[in-house]
Amino acid sequence: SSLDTDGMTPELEKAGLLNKTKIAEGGRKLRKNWNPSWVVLVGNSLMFFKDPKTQNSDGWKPGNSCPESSVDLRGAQLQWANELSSKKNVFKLRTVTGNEFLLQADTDSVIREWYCTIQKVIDRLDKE
Ligand code: I3P
Repeated sequence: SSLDTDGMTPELEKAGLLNKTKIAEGGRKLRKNWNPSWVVLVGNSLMFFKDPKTQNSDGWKPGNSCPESSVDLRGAQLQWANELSSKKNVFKLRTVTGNEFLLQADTDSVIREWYCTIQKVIDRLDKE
């Protein structure tokens, strides 16, 4: 389910702190710049917030703060990508527009949960 009871507001699926770097923009390779990011999965979007310390699980709500960036998960691709980093527990998210992000967590279970939850959203959108 991605809608709450009023049928209008997308449901918060997951939120948490991950390490993030963008590695491509529109298919063009970028230099890595790893930073902690407060990541929020809501509806069909993955949103990245800049300052984790000032965010909480309600921090995605409009008016509280603006996401640094937002990714449309429709048509996106997810794959484990430990070969793309010296860090462990890394996966790559690629958008239809050719933007690529690496997301990482030190705890295996944390990154696996994120992978599964994002993949479920992608699968749901593929079926629409
Ligand atoms: C990069 C930085 C990244 C590293 C990347 C380096 O150096 O150390 O953390 O990625 O490795 O190039 P710089 O700060 O000088 O840009 P990982 O931590 O993911 O390994 P890479 O070039 O092999 O991707």
